[in-house]
Amino acid sequence: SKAAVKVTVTGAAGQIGYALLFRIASGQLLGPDTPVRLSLLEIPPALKAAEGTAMELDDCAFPLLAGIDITDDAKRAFDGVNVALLVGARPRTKGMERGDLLEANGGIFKPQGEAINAGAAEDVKVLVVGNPANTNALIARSHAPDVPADRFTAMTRLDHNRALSQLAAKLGVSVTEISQMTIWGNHSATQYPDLFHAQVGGRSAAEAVGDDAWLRDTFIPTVAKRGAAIIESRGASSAASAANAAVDHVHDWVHGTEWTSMAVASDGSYGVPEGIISSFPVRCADGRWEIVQGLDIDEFSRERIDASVAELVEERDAVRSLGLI
Ligand code: NAX
Repeated sequence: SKAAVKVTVTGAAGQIGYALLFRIASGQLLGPDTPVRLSLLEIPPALKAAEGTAMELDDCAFPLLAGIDITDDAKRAFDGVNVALLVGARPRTKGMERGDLLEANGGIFKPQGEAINAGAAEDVKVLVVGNPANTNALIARSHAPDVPADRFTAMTRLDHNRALSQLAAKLGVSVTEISQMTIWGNHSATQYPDLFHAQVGGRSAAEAVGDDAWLRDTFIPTVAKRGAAIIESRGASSAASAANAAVDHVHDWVHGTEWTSMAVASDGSYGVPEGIISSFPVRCADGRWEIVQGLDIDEFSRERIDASVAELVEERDAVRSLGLI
């Protein structure tokens, strides 16, 4: 039988962790033939809750679950890790300045990057979910110089899936009829969900919609502000849908896809400054991603991509001046 893959989840006792761990252990992340060993990284006050979740995982008797380790030691959690899901982060609390937020997250993602650098498996793949996800991924990556830069990614798949769902509802089609959806830029309110390259029934989604005002004034803000709408309605932030998106992201990275959205290290494509972690259209094969090349970017899209990228550049400069990268 196949060797177990080590999957480390940080923030394992949080609400995304609770929705995510059972899906990993049931085989939805890596497929029905791949056993997984789970490593749960938490801070000391949450270790007991993580133990409770581990008891429930045991109680599912998942055939693919080869073991569970729970720790507050990043070195141990990331030793031999194949897939690292960095979910735990410091949320912005009332009155917190952006610099404080970035600094608090630097205190989390710097040691985690170092621990990944020290102990991860050769084939390690890292997905950062914890916000600000793109910049947290940049911090972790900059402390893991021995790991290829393309292994550090951040999650915009939830935004991507939200865009698919909103568009499908508008057109009265199934999400399976939509291809080439793209989220560009930052996982934040400046993100740009692109309907000009998305395809429905052999033409661009923008054309199929045929309603520029809807695209500009309804679709884009609905996707970009969906997280806030969920909080407003549910009284808590997106959890099951975020876990689902994390599963989709890693699944497609490992198993391949013709087209999805991932925040990855820019190589300068589409004028996005090299090195920042920005969302692009990507294709995955053989466990690697590549940015889809050769798309024409019109003026409407250019403006929005540039605005979101400018925000990422600001975040990078801020963490640089704080000495976090
Ligand atoms: P919770 O507050 O429920 O859980 C976070 C967990 O992380 C807590 O159990 C906490 O103890 C743990 N933690 C804190 N510091 C840690 C450290 N240094 N090492 C290990 N664990 C640590 O948050 P939850 O709702 O699960 O959300 C987690 C993160 O995902 C947040 O940053 C959130 O903003 C982000 N999100 C990102 C999304 C995306 O699309 N990229 C969407 C959903 C979500 O908002």
